[in-house]
Amino acid sequence: MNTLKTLGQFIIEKQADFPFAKGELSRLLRDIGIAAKIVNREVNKAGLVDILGNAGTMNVQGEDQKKLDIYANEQFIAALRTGGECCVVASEENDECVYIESEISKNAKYIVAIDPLDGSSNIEVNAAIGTVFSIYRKINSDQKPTIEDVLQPGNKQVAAGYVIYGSSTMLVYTTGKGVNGFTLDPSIGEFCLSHPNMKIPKDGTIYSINEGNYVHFPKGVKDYIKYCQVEDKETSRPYTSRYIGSMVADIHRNLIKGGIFLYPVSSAYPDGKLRLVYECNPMAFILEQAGGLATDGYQRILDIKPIELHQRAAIFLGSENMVLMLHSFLKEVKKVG
Ligand code: P6P
Repeated sequence: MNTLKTLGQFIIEKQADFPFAKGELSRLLRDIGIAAKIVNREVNKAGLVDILGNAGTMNVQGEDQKKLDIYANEQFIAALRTGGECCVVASEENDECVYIESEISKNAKYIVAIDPLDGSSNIEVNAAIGTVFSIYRKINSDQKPTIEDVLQPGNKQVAAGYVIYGSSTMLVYTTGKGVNGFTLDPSIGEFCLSHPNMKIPKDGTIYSINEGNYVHFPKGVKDYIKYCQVEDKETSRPYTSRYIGSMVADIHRNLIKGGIFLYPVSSAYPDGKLRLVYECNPMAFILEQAGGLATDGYQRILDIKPIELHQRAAIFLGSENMVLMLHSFLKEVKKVG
């Protein structure tokens, strides 16, 4: 019996979760899935065509833009523009929001915040990279969208997801009723349900942090890292250190196996490195929906009110008991700088 369930079939099936849904969110998720397949095609052959390497431009982060960064950004914005369900796109690759004011989008009520290709410094070394996205509803449905529609706290997200372009390509998303993972079957060009109802183990033995920055970390983070490294058979320590340097890949692994991902403040990044709106919030929503925790060391990531589009945040997220143990070391943490 064919038990294959495609992303499209699943989205329609789950539409019943939203009694007043008229299919707009379903169509929006479909549009993102289509763009992800197009980006996947280019990511998979980056080494073969002249799309690898730097585009010679810089993004708002002051980071060299890889050609794939720009390509991915264009594909997702194009898919959202033509899909007609999105009225604003906030992208890591664009200084300002992209307001979509076409005829087809005149009644669009969704906001999409996206990092089209996160971890792009890993492209030329063929390590896993990812796309991260957040979806919000426009605050005032009868008014034109403004930046305030984009700067909503993460607890207002209606959906969030990521695509990981790794040994296989997966799309993982939540609409607030659990987390489901879909693996791309290239032979039919469809994302197929492969990881239903994903839950992160309450405990884990993997910690993910760039220990090269150790000397710059707050004391509480240093103390937690030392805790992870002390031998204690009862608590399966020392833990395993795993760090790919690609947030989507590091967090996806921890979601599957259990673990904690940490990107604290440091002297190099006094507010943290990762972006609140289109990196921390979507990953925090997904991890909480999978039974994990996500904080900035003081509060839930999802409760932080963004002030500006590209603001950064410290982030600690993963297995509930590991995040709680970390917090027991953070009581005396002071913000760096
Ligand atoms: P570092 C990739 O550039 C990224 O934005 C995230 O994907 C990743 O978790 C982090 O930065 C890695 O930063 O300072 O450890 O190289």
